[in-house]
Amino acid sequence: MFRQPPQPIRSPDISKVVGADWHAEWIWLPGQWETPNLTVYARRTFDLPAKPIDATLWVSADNRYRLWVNGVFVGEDDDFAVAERYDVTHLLKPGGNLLAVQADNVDGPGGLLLEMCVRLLNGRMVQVKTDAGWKLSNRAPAGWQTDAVNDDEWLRAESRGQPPVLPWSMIER
Ligand SMILES: [Ca+2]
Repeated sequence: MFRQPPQPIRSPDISKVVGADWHAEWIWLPGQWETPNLTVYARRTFDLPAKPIDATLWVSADNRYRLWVNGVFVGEDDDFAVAERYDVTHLLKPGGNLLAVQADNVDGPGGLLLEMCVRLLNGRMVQVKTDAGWKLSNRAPAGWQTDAVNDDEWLRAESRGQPPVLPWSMIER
């Protein structure tokens, strides 16, 4: 009896592999790009005007990140050259939402890169990405990953622009 041949493997999308199609920007705590052993807490609140039916998020950090969506831990990684992809559809809701990322720089430059595409029930697409609209701090109280904590006093992120940009160059996803 012959075994079934394996399913063909789809060719990778080269535009994604070379990392040239990011809309997100590398961000960090202002003036602290080269500070070693620094932990940065990053938050972004946003509204969804309708029920999300599909949400894909890519994230990478130099040197490592831990990600929460609406207070729920999603994942972590420490290879900045390759972004991870998460399906976060079930964690989002109509109305206010919160992304929270702890990013740790060990040595050399520090940076955080995140991009999320949300498709809503009404057909609209919403993109949430790292840019100067994020709020950052080098210290955070317990519960900072939730909307119980106020980030009014946190600093606006400093941006180094979209990949590919030095010193990180291409970021695969
Ligand atoms: Ca680093």
